[in-house]
Amino acid sequence: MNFVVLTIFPEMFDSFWAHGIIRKAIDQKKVSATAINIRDFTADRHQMTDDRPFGGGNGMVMKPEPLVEAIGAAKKNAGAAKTVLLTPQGRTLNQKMARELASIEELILVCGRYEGVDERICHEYIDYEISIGDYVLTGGELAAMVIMEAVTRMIPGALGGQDSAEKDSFSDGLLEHAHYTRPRNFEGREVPEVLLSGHHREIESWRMESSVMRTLLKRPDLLRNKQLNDQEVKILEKWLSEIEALLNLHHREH
Ligand code: 4GX
Repeated sequence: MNFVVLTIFPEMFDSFWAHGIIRKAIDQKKVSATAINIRDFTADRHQMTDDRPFGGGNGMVMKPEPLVEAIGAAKKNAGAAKTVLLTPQGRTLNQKMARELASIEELILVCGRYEGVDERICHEYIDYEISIGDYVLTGGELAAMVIMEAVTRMIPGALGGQDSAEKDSFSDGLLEHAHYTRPRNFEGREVPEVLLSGHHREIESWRMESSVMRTLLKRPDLLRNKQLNDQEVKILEKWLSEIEALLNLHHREH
């Protein structure tokens, strides 16, 4: 995967690329990452990347010419590259999109500032418009980092543990099970007994139950959109009958 970021703040990416799994993926040459300064593609004496909006109003708009020149420069090395504009108007990023983006050879991430980019670049020069969520950022740079992080994790071998990407939240449509480490008693709260038992099959089924029930309680929308398997149905039925038993008791006493 080659990431090329187009930005007026290329230095923002230095420390991001120098840490964690993205640093490792770059060191292992699974990923390359470069930032291109859009300002280097301006033609005027003041190197202006923005201009006043036609029709008037507050704020500035990114000029199309420097952006198009910068995209052209980014495509010099990889003609088959896909361009991504980070914008609140885009499709909201999810794990499936991250997995799909990971199969692309080169991604050119276009970071807008100000009120946005001139509309006319979207038609010819942008392949995907992506949002990282419904909130307002000041520029596309943090959104580009989020995309690079989520995509890099999906590149085979980029994570330490062979199967950790697969086991993580969302990969099977469920939230992660609860996690515990030492001490066994923390502020009066004990680690669930089964996790200390060494019974691997029991631990595995406890974790599956933890995943399903946490998803039901914290993110029921995820369960609704998921094709449940036999094991998941069994867990939900078990809890349903527990709840029914409680209600039967209650009704008999009142
Ligand atoms: N998920 N922003 C982009 C400027 C802008 C506006 C329109 C292009 C078109 C955001 C988000 C986000 C704020 C980044 C506006 N550029 N990006 N910026 N949420 O809020 O991706």
